[in-house]
Amino acid sequence: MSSIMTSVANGVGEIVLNRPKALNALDQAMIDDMTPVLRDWADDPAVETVLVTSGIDRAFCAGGDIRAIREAALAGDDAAITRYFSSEYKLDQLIANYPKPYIALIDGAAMGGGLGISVHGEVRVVTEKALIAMPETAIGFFPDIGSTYFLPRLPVGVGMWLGLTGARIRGTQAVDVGLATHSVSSASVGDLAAAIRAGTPLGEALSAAEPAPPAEDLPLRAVADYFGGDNPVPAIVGGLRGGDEWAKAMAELIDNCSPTSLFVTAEMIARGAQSSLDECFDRELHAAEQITATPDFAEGVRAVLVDKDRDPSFSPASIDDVDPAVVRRIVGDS
Ligand code: QUE
Repeated sequence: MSSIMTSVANGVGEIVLNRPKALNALDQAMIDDMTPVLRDWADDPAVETVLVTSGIDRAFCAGGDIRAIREAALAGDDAAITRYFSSEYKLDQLIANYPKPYIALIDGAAMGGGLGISVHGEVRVVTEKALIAMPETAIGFFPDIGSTYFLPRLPVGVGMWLGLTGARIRGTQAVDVGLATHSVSSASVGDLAAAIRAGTPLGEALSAAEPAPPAEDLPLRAVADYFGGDNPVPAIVGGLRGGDEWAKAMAELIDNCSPTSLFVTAEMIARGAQSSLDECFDRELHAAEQITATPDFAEGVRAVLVDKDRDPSFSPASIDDVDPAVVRRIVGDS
């Protein structure tokens, strides 16, 4: 086993994510290790419940192994890219269709691929330290891992808001929009995990935990007003620029993103609203293969994760110059 640890006791199969040098970002080996374990447990009478936790302090799982994908893209290794995303999405689908309760305890950052291995499960417990986001537009990618299915099913505008801006939400805010199912205090999450491991029924274990201190209310009216209108990207961005303080802050987040990624994201979320989860994963795989071959992806990952200057030069640099034919090619025709 690479960067995961597994155990079975008291009817509970536990997976501990443990890749501290990369905030548990899911690499190919973790995907390859998790998948057969979960497949086996699905039919194993000794496992009634699956528990997924983090073995490190600051993160549940920061995302995918985006650095390795960039290297593969620059080397022209298309097969490695297809293998990575198809195996990641199969893992997410396995979790979405899991025949037993699947419980994720999120006491830190859960972004991108980290949401893929938690949000599709039946129970997602967050603490006030949980930090949840789909930040892919900043790296020239798009929100994937089945998010083009679940984002358009959140309260009005929330999916488009999170997907376009990469905005982070925390703790109880994730419960408020339906990304998480329960919240407990970070101080009590260790006891909660211990109770679940001991075979305590989940409801009982959750009631015994201290509640998480509530985060401030999300501006759901503003989210609906600015992001909920089925508007094209330029109209959304125009509205934000001419809007209130909060809207201007959101426009600034969008200014750091790949313009092409913004158009791809809006189109993928709009189509996902009409599609099944399986259709969304198929569309995402096509788009992931296409978009990782574009210069914006290599450049975005360079700026955010490799050189960390956070100063990408995307091409085109303006949403006014995005080529609709490029967006169509990336999204595909499904
Ligand atoms: C968008 C992303 C990711 C990201 C930042 C983005 C992502 C990812 C990481 C990440 C963070 C810390 C690490 C690491 C990876 O950051 O997918 O190895 O130590 O994995 O803006 O999609």
